[in-house]
Amino acid sequence: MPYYQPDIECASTDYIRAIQSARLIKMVHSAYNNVPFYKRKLDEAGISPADIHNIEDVSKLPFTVKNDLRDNYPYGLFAVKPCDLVRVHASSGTTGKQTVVGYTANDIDLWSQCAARAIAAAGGTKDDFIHVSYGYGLFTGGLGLHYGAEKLGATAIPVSSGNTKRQVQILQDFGSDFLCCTPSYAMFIGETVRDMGIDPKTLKLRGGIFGAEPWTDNMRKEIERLLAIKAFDIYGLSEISGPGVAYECECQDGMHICEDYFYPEIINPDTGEVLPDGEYGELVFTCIGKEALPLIRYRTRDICALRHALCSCGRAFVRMTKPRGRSDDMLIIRGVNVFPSQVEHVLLELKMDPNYLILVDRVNNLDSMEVQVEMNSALFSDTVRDIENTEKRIESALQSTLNIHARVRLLEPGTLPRSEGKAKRVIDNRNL
Ligand code: DLL
Repeated sequence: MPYYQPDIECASTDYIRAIQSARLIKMVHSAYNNVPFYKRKLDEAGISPADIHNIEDVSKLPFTVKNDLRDNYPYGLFAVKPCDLVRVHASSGTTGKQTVVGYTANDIDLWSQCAARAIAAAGGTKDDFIHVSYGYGLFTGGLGLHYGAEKLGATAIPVSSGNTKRQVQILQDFGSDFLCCTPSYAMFIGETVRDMGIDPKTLKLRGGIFGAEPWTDNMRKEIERLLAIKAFDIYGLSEISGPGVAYECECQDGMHICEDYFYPEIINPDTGEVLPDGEYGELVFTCIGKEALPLIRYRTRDICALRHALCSCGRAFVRMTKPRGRSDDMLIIRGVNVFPSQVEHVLLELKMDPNYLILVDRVNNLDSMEVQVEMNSALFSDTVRDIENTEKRIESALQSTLNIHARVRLLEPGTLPRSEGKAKRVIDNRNL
């Protein structure tokens, strides 16, 4: 069966709760005793580590937000001495100073286990060659999957991102079995395979592990078609460790969270109230297994829902839905909430390629939204009339999904810049 650690991945909920309780107690003591920021925060909230008896008590604890990491830049939230660290990573985010995260040797081991679980859940084995095209560097994608592949006993091919024709050459020559990169880069690699005249079925590649940005099920189908593979989602964030915080199994009905190390909650982002299973809200994690950066109730800004139910794959680990977007990616246009993923969904429903850019502006105090979309070769047409008709069709589909009018402009295939990492989908010129 496709598990890396079946004993824990398929453990009973009671067993997982017992582990979580023991780890939470230990972690809160460590944070309180070693991180002045947490001592102050808990003191202010009137909570002592002695008040934490089991995992349910997590709700007594205060939240941590990204700005807390920025305010304590670079190492202020670390609970260990520099000599105990073996690595740092950083995440740039879209605004503000980057946040720096640190790992002890045990933290790297724990994170590698999670990434190995993800590769195994996608069907990877120790016989496989894992082609890693996430960026290597401060970003956690490259090294995260790399260590996961090695942990599993598979062979990592550390290609990193960029030089797409060379990526294809390596896929062919090295016999890569799995490709790991962002879904937007997977699309680009798939297009490049096609443009190089290669039949994807001739590649040995059989699976892909794609994440680091939101993507839809329609985009999954497109990537699967272009590369003749089965595509799996993987979720993570550097503050919590990196890729592998959650991963899809063969059932592809949500991503299993490694909840023995990262305890998840969904909250109402406005009130902080914990929401029940199935309700969408902001995902919050408490790192109950990490030594260097023991974050308490860290608000991810990712909007999703949780489901506690045994999966047909045999795992009891709670599942999260694909993040719908981030609360800070959400655009508010003329008062209406718009997520870029909704635009992508509409385009794929209309059999367009998901190569698009959203331009938002404000003229005379009125917001305007334009969606630039590349035509694919099937639609490519020289007649102005055809182009206008297609634009209108997309405009009306967007209107019915988003409830606002967006102007659509079709572009020639290949006009928009391709991304080798996380795609940039929005340019907001409003200076809000
Ligand atoms: O993106 C870690 C990662 C690398 C995950 C490779 C998966 C694969 P950060 O740069 O810190 O870390 O960005 C974290 O990216 O809060 C989400 O908003 C978004 N994100 C990550 N995975 C997914 C996913 C890495 N599968 C932020 N679907 C997170 C949607 C994702 N969004």
